[in-house]
Amino acid sequence: MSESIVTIEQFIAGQEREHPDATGAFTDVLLQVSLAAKIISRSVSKAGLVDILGAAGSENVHGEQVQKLDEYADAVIAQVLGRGGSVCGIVSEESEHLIRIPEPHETGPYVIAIDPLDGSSNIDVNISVGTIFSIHRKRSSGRDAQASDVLQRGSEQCAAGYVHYGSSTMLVFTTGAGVHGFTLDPSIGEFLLSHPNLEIPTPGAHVYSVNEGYTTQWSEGQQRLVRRFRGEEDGVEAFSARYVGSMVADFHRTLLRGGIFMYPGTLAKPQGKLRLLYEVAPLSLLCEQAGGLASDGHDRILDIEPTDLHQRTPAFLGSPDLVELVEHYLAQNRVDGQSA
Ligand code: FDP
Repeated sequence: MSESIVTIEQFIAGQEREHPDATGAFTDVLLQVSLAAKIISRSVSKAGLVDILGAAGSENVHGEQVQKLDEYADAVIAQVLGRGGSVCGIVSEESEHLIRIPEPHETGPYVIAIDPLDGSSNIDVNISVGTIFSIHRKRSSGRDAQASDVLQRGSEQCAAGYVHYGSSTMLVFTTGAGVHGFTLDPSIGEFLLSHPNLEIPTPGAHVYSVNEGYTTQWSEGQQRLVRRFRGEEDGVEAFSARYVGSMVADFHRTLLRGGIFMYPGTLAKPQGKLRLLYEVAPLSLLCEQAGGLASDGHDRILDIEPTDLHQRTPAFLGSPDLVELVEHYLAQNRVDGQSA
């Protein structure tokens, strides 16, 4: 047997040994995320069987109510993290308000912001989806988390990561000491270290990822940028376009291969669609930790001071040379008085 097999439990325990004053609560949060990921992964892999096992709102062959997968994933997170004793609050894409942990359950010093099933509109067509999470340390006093505990800048995250339910299931995370990827071996039910110290290729691959269906709603700067990527500027070679429409999948490819993922604002919706706290900020921390950059088109994502649990932001994540190119093109918008 190879000596290089490292499970996620072993890896996290090794990281904790480097912090002798650690209480273990942080390790517990990460291990609970990995447990929830395994449970969600099991259901995602059966998604195509939903008509056989029972559609949402109906009963399955066991006579149990079948939930939609995003609701199911949310319930798994609430169950595993909400009862695990390591967090004192959860912000979920699925819930308007901060979820506190009811007595008599124990709480811990962390708050988690999570998108339980990102890209869920792709589930029905068997395209990759993901889970994205962001962990902050509680700042307020008292037992329960306050919104201010989550409304922290992305640079204050203790850890961030995602689970990619693709042709295999991967959990990729950072605690601020590089980015590490683990692949689920379903035969033994363990995440095994498969991608240590991930670094985004620099200069970036000539690949851009954006929903071009919105072209006419973009600012002039954004339209010019994409024209450049399409090779419509003199002397510039065309890039390849790749857009899955599941942010985790598009980001995962960008992290491994390089290039740029973009979800710009539109003139009608300058903040775009993606949520800062549980989508863009965690992936931005991963991106920077892997040597990339993450921008809202003008400024660093991780410096944004959030004011709302579900606020949105334009997002440009990827290889540094390409994010800088974006900022160069979008700077013209400010000159023209366009905000997107
Ligand atoms: P979805 O609505 O399917 O959950 O944030 C949500 C998200 O997917 C991202 O995963 C994805 O990148 C984006 O929306 C796709 O949006 P468009 O269809 O507008 O391109």
